Amino acid sequence: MIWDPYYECMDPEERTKLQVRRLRETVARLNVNVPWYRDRFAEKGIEPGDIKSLDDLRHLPFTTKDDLRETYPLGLFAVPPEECVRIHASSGTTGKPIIAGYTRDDITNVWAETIARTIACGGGTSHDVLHNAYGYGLFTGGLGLHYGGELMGCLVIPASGGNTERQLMLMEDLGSTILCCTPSYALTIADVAENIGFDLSRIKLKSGLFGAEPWSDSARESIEERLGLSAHDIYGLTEVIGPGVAGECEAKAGLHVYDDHFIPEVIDPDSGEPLPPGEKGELVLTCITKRAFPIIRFRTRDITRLDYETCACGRTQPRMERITGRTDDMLIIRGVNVFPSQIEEVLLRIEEVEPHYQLVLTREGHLDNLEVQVEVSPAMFSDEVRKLEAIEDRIRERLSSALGIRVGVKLVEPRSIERSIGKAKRVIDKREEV
Ligand code: DLL
Repeated sequence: MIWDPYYECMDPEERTKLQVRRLRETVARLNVNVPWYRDRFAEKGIEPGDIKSLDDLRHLPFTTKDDLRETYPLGLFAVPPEECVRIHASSGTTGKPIIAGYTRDDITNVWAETIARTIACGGGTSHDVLHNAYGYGLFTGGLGLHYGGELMGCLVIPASGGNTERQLMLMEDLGSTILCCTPSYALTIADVAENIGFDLSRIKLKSGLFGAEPWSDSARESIEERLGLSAHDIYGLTEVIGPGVAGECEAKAGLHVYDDHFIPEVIDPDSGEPLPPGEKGELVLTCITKRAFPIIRFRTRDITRLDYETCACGRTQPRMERITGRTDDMLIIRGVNVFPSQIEEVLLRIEEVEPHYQLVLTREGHLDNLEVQVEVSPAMFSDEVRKLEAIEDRIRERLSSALGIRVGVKLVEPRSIERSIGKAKRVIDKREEV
């Protein structure tokens, strides 16, 4: 089923006209309501009326995570906070998160709609029981899928993450047909079922909507085979809306970008110049329908390419290839975005350690583990084990609260972490592809 054939199968030329109209309107609104954007437009000598074609998008300024940090918390909101009904957040590069705001219209007419499209792309209908194991809270996964599922008319089970045995029980007892979670958690569900002797033929999942972290074709095969479902990739990010930016249909030949709401571009990450269709580069997204927080040319740092051919499913919206990497050092650990700079910020405030550290990533089963190895200062090194353990505990606690995930901490001897001449090698990734 196609949720909204009018927009999803629109004649591309018609859609371009719609995009230009919406873009011009958004730029005009930002020019009036957001001083930060007004200044950027002025610097580039752009008036909203100058936007006459999609090509003019390239004249607009980029927005980056750093810009969001500088305007924290609500500096890029285009409406007063009292017009918002919801806040979500995601990690920034340092201590402060990125805050996204939504009006009621953003939630019901943009987000829930694009999620309903995503669910339909994944084979869902109003008859489905949607088991939502994305985390509920500031993370956009839980509530994002939730409202779209309800709009579609699914029976939504707001399971959130954790307690896998209970998730299995609920899926069996409530007859869940669609599973929503990170791909690594889907594999964990399969592992737990195997370990406790839970026969997976007792649940009748038919499809899964998996995203929030990179995954591979072999992970897809494994999930499909073990859970007996059709696995679909879904993509999104907090700064743009959350999940619901793009989703994979039954053709599984890329993710349809809902470009009547979010205009995608692929640029050369070094020069910032747009690349021709089909070339691989950094994805940049512009929101043209949101009211509260419509971001312009957001540098996602995600690497992909776009395909504008009409898909076998009939949808005309462009498809993005699965994300194949990032242009920055952001890590995704158990579905949570983590920047090495956040860790460094915490470590620098701890007197007893040196600013020399390494992040070691390993995988246990299908879950990621992060160990922070940090050099203890020479003065502390001779201290008793008990004292060193207390320092480790303190660092562990501070890191867990700053990052929102549990991490291991290991103090190592002074000067034992290799010094580099160029860029420090902070991350040792021993994980294999999911
Ligand atoms: O991860 C939103 C989301 C929730 C997407 C549930 C899909 C399902 P953030 O926490 O802001 O938002 O993280 C966004 O996660 O820039 C990508 O690097 C990565 N990411 C998201 N989806 C995928 C995917 C949510 N399907 C960041 N494949 C993005 C690879 C993904 N990476």
